[in-house]
Amino acid sequence: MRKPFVVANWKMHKNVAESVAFINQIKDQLPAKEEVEVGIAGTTLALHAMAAAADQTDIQIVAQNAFTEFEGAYTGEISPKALADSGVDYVLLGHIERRTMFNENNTMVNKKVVATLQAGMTPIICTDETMMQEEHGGSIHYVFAQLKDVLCDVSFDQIKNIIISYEPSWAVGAGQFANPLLAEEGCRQIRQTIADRYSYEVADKIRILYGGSVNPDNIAELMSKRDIDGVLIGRASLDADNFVSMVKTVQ
Ligand code: 3PY
Repeated sequence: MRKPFVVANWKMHKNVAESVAFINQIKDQLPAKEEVEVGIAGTTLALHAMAAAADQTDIQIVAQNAFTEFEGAYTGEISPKALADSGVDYVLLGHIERRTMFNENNTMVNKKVVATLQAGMTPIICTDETMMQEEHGGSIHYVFAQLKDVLCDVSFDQIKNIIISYEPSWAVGAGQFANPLLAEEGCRQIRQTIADRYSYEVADKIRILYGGSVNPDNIAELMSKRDIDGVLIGRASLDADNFVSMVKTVQ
């Protein structure tokens, strides 16, 4: 049984005080942790205070990025070890916005995955390349290179501590349309790739999330799909009441 996981991806929104106030507002309204796991990916500066506010609650703190090394002369980078020390539980890696705006490639994401695991946190690896729909012909292509590359050297034991998110570029960003059937098909293909590469047992246990224009109108349908174990919510997660009501849809 894979526990549903709902993650708010705030991107570069909310300052420290706003992030803490959000946690204080929602913490007593969430369903029991046995029913659904809840994570919040705040901005790096806010994570430490968010973790303190979430102490004694079941809210998981999620970073939006982490570097490949623990320490050194890397001006401006975020140490995975420092994140773990600050109470961060999960790290989003390889989000499409980081790939397109900050030139992150599969090799870099793979190194970040390894460093995040070494620091004792769970990577949530975002992949977007698994499925592409041709603009005009409407036919679907499956492209597995990205997933294989980001999982390069990830062992049988390590894969059990990883979450994968399918974030197709056609659905990420405000106002795009999230097609539940395509979302489910992308997640199913990812699970099949994990089964081929590791085992059916691992594939059956690994959690695969969908991200891209999830909102109060489509979350229930997305979560009803067999291979979608959770969602990454962008813009629609910024409002606390909205977020709580979306989490409650999932239980
Ligand atoms: C979006 O919905 O825009 C996202 O990027 C979720 O991660």
